[in-house]
Amino acid sequence: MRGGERLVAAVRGLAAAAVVASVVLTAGCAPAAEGDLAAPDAGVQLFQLSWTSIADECEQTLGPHGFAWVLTSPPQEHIDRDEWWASYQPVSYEIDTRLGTRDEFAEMVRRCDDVGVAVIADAVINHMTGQDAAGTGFAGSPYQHYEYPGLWGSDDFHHCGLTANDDIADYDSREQVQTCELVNLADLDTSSTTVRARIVSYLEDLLSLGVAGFRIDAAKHMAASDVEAIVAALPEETRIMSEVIRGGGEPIQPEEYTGFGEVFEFTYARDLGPQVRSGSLTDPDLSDERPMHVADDRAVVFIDNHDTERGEAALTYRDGDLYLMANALLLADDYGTPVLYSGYAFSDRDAGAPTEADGRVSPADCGGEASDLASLSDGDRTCVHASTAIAGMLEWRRVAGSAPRLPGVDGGDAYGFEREGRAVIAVNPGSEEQGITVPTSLPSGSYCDVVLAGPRMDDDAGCPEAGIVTVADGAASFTLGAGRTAAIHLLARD
Ligand code: AAO
Repeated sequence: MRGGERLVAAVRGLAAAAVVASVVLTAGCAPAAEGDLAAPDAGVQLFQLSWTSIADECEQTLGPHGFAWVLTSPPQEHIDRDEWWASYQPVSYEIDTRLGTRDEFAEMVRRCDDVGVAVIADAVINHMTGQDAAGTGFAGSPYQHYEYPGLWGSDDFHHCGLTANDDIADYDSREQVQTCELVNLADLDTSSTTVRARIVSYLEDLLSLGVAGFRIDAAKHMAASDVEAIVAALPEETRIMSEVIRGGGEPIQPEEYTGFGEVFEFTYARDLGPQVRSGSLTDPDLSDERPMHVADDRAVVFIDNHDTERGEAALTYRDGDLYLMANALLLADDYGTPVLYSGYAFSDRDAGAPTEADGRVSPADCGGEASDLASLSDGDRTCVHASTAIAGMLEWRRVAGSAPRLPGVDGGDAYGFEREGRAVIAVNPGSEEQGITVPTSLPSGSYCDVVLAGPRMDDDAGCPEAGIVTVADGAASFTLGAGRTAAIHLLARD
């Protein structure tokens, strides 16, 4: 996080802390000094959700639940096709897409900012379209593969000449990955100063609309020095998150991109997902620098994203309770900045979100609640970000703050750990009810499970019977049904 971002986050954190402290006090729970709550830091990717719908989610859910930022789908004009991935084929840098107009984008940023949620835009700057035939973009701009009138001509693109069709064939070749075409997408020559300047002016335009930063799509396919030069031209506080998928044995590694921002650490989900699925959880290496992971303050971590949920390995909404469990464990960890993912159900990998007659994505409203993940039809939003469990875990995370994650314990299939003196989580990925006792330095007493009951700051009614967890003699005792997650924290005492 850069300096300005840290300041904004700290101010927001104080405001949120003040709200939590006062509500917790009126609910008769243990008092907390303002400084006892960390600033919100978690984000959520709202995939293929329209700008107006994102603004609604900011007000109804993201702000109240304590998300710090939202990652949008790409905001620039794209090819006019139905698949979701049309968004990743830019035709121009006009802010006019099937997700909404420029005015709607600006209004979204304003409404989200007003409730303390920063907007991170997905910046597709590595390439333009992958279409071989000439066409017209969503907003009416004409284009050809290497011709974008008024913007780019053939000389602005790489023509790598290293493979038969100029497409990347070998990820072990740095030169191919960074100068050939990713799945036929016309690859901008980002070593060129004029290309960089035009990209910078696009990003500056988005900053002028109030965005806080960018996901740099396909960053691996641009030399780190090219991305760095572009980032260096932006205001210092601009938040940068580079997408550099860690590939086993590949020469280009995420660490090359950490000097000027954060990176998405793909290893995190690859480690945790299979453990949750197999029901056999163990501690990661809890040393300061986790092996095969970028440094803590550079890592953006997640359980799935729009690419991995379409792959074979990731835990996704289809995994129901286990998916929520993995996301709870993500939020409970003391490594990296977590980003949740909220998309829509699909059976066809390419299927776009439902649209209106004019081609714009239909409004979608979570109504403040997550969907029942077990009964979604294609196109239904998962609304994971709106779940009670996630809301409770976001509060848990702020209470845990900077307290270190302590070594975990097993109890049969169950597993749990403490964030020292602040909060405890326990999960049961097994298929039968399981008891587990987690050592803790939390004061003895009766606590409320925030996964079941939600944030205590919203709860004036006391804890439901099933959510009461007892801490006595330095241990928290949980009884967990199959697939259940439970979590208690210092400020959620019954
Ligand atoms: C579409 C069509 C194509 C057509 C093209 C042009 O599907 O058939 O040729 O249009 O008309 C998205 C869609 C694409 C779509 C594209 C453009 O996913 O299907 O193409 O829009 O509309 C690589 C990149 C990474 C990229 C990922 C998809 O490095 O940057 O491929 N992600 C981003 C976006 C993504 C988007 C684009 C980029 C393009 O998030 O949504 O594409 O803007 C290895 C490498 C990775 C590589 C993958 C996939 O990963 O390491 O760098 O990602 O392979 O090729 C294990 C390994 C790991 C491996 C992974 C593969 O985990 O450890 O190394 O498996 O799953």
